[in-house]
Amino acid sequence: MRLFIFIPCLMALAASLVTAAENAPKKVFPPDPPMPEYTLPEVLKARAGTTITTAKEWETARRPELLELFRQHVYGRVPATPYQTTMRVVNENPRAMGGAATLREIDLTFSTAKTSLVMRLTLFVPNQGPKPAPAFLLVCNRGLTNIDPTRQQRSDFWPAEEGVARGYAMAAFYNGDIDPDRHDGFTNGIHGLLDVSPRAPDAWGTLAAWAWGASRCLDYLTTDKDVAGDKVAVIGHSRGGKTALWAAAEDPRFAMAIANDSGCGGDALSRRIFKGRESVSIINKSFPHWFCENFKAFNEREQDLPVDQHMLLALIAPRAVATGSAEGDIWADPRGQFLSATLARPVYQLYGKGGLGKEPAMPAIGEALHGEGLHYHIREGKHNLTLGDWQSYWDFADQTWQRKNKP
Ligand code: GTR
Repeated sequence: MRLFIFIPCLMALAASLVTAAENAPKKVFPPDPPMPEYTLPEVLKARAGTTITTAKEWETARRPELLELFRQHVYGRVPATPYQTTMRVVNENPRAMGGAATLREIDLTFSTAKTSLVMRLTLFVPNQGPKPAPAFLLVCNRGLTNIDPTRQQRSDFWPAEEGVARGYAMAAFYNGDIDPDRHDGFTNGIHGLLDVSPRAPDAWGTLAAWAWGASRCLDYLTTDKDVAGDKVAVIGHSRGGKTALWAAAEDPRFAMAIANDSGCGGDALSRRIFKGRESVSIINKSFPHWFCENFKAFNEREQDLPVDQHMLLALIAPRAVATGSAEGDIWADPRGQFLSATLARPVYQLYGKGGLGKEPAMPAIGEALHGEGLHYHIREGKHNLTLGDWQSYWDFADQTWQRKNKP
C-alpha cells in the first residue's frame, strides 16, 4: 500500500525537478568590463572609399584587398620557392574502430633540391552511411596521443569514434610536423625548406605555415574516393583555431572553418582593449614566431590596424564559419569572439545568407546560434576543445550540409 503512494510521489517530484530546471533563469555572460571606445574598419568599405554592394564587387575588389592586408600585416606570405610533393598511403586498415571505419595513414613528403620534410595525415572514414563522407580535418596543436591512429589512447580533443558514428570522416595532422611550435629563428620545419634569406617583414609566421599544412592535407583529401572533397571542414582549438581561420581564408577549397576558443589573432576583435584578455602586444611577446614581423608594429596600437578579426571571418564567406567560446576563457574574450561573428554578416548577406541574424543577442551559456553560414556557441568551463564543442559543430555541419541521410 505504502509503495503505491510512494511511487506517484517520486514521479511528481521528478516532474517538478524537470520543470524547475527548464524554468531556471539562463546564465548569461557578464557585461563588458570598462574599455576605451573603439572604431572598427568597415568590411564593405574599400580602401579607395567605395562601398561594396554586390558579391562580384566583393570578390574582385574588396576581398583580394583584405586578403593582402592580412598577409602583409598579420599572418605573412607563403614563399614562392618551388618544391615537389609526394603522397603515399603508408598504412590502411579497413576494419579499424571495431569495423566502424577504414583507417588510412598518409605521408606527404615535400622536397626541394636542398632537403625534404614529411608530414603524417591520419584519416578514418566511416564504413557505414552515405559515401563519399564530409570530413573534419583537425589541426592538432596538442600531443600526438590526442590523434592516436591505433585508438588505444582516446581523447575528447579528437573524438574520432563519435565523428565516425555521425557519418563524418575524421582526419588530423600534428602541427609540429610542419613547424615545431618554438621560436628558433625559422630554421626548422617547413621554414627550413622554403624560406628565403633574408626573411621579409611580411614572410609567413608559424600560424601561416600550419595553415599551409592544412591545405596540403586537403590536397590529399580531395583525391580520396571516400571523402567528399567539397565538404571538408578545417577545425582547430586556440592556436589551432587561429590557424583554421587563416587556412580557410587562404584556401577557398575548405567548405568550412571551425575556430574553437581561438581568441586573439583568431576570431576575437583586436580593438577591444581590457585587462585580462590577450592583446596584440602580449601575443607577439609570448609567441614571437606565430605572426609576421610586421604585426609587431601594432603592439599597443591596435586602433591603427588596417583590419580587424571580423574581416578574417568575412574572407571565408559564403563558406561556413563556426566559432565557440568557453565562459571561463576571458583571455580569449568571448564577447569579442561573438561580436566578430555577428559583424561578418554583411558579406554573407551579399550571398543571400543571413549569418547570425540582425543584431543577435549573445546566446546564454550552454546555448548555440546556428545561423546561415555562421555559428557561435558558448559553454561552461575552461579553455579546451571538448566533446560538447564538437557536437555543436557537427550539429551546425548537419544543418549547413543538409545531411538528411546520415547514419
Ligand atoms: C594561450 C595563448 C593563446 C592560445 C592558447 C593555446 O596561452 O595565449 O593565444 O593560442 O594559448 O593555443 O592554447
